[in-house]
Amino acid sequence: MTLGIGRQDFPDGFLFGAATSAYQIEGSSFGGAGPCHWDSFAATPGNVLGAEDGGRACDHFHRWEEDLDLVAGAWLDAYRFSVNWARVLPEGTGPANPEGLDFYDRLVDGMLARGLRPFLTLYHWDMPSALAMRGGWTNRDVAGWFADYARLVHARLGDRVETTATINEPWCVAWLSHFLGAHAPGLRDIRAAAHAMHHVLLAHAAGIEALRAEGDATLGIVLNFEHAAPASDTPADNAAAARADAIYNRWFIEALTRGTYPEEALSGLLPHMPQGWEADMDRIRAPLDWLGVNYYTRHIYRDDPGAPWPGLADVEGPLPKTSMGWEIYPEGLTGFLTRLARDHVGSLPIYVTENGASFDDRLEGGAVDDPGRIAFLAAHLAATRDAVAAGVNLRGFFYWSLLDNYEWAFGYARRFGLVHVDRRTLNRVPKASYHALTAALAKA
Ligand code: IFM
Repeated sequence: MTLGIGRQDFPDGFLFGAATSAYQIEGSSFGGAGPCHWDSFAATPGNVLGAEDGGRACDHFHRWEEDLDLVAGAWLDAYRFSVNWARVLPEGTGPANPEGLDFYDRLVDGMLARGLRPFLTLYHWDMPSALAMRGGWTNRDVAGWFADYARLVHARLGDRVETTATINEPWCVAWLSHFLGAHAPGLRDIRAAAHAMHHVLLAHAAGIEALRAEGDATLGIVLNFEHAAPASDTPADNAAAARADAIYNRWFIEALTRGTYPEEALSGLLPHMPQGWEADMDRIRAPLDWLGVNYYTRHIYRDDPGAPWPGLADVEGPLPKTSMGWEIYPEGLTGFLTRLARDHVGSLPIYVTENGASFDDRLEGGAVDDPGRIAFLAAHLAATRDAVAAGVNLRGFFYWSLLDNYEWAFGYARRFGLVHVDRRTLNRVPKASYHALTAALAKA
C-alpha cells in the first residue's frame, strides 16, 4: 500500500520529520536523571493504565544510534526531540548532571552526522519532582526556573540545533493536568488550572527572553489544537463549542500574538487568575520565529447547564476513530493552519510538529501491517498540502511518533509509532507505514 502523496507534492525545501519526547522513549531510570512528576503520578493507583512509567520506556538512552538510523533510513529530513529537564537538572535547579548533558550532545551530533536537522523542545512534560513539590506550574517562580534551565540547554546544544521550542502543548501542561486531572500532577482544581494556564505562558516568555539575550533567532512554541464542534445548532451548544474553542484553541495563541486572553475563557477563569497577571501580557506577546502546530482530532460538545463553568459535556462523534477513540478528521488540520495564518501569525513560518495515529498494531510473521495509519497519514499530508496551496507559509510536517512509546496515562497500551517496539525485548520493527513513508520521501 502506498501513500499516494509524497515529497514531490510539496514545495522545495519542505521538511519531513518524525517526533518523539524524552520521557516517552529514553528510560528515565538511566544516566543519573532525577525523578519527575510523571514518576509519582504513575506510582499513584488509578492514574496510569497498569501503573506503567517511563523508567525503561524504549531504552532510547542506550539505543539512540539505532533509532536515529531509522529516522535517516526513512529519508526524513528532521528529527524533533526533547530534553528531559530532570535528566540535565536532577533537582530542577542547581547542579547539572554532566552525563545527561553529554547524552544530548551525542544525540545532536548523531543527528547531524546522519544529515538530520535537530528540532529541540525544551519542555515535554517532565517537571522535576523537586520543583513539582514546590507547586510546579502553579508557582510563579516556574518562569525563573525554566529560564535558567533553557540557558543551560542552549549553552550546550544551541550551536547545533535548527530550532528551539520552549514548551510542548501548553493546554496539556495546564488544563489537562490541573483542571481535568488526566496528566501529572493530576489536579482537578480551577484555581490551580488558572494559575498554570498563565504561568506556562510566563515561563515561555522568560525562556524566550533568556535565549534571545544569547542571540538565538530560531525560537518557537508548540501548541496543540482540536477542532471544537457543537453537538447541535442550538445557541446553547454553539456557545458551549465556542467556550471549548476559547480554552483549547484561542487562549495561548491570542496571548502570544495579541497579549490578550479570550473573553469566553477569561469569564470563568478570572476569579482564579494569579494576582497581577495583566502586567505580564506584554512579555508573553514577544515575537516568535516560528509556530509549531500539533493536530490530531476534533471533539463534539454540548452545553451542560447543570454543571459549573465551563459547563461542557462530551458527545461521541460519528466518524471512524483511532484506538485513542479520537475521530479522524483531516479537514480540521487544513482549517487550523489557514485560520492561524489568517487570524494570528500571518506569514510567520509554521510547522506541523505533530500529527499521527494509534492503532492496535500486531507483529505477525516479523512484519506489521498498518493500513489504518497509512490512510491516516495520506489524508493528513493531503490536508497539509491543501494549506500550502491556500498560501500558508508551512515549512514542514513531523509524524508523531517515530516509535511506539509511553503514551502517558495509557502507559504502553497505545501504539503511535512508524516503528513497532516489542514491549518485552524492545526490538524495533518498521511497520508498513514506515516503508510507505520511505517510498514517498525517497530522493533520486
Ligand atoms: O504522545 C503525545 C505527545 O506526547 C504529545 N502530543 C500528543 C501525543 C499523542 O497523544
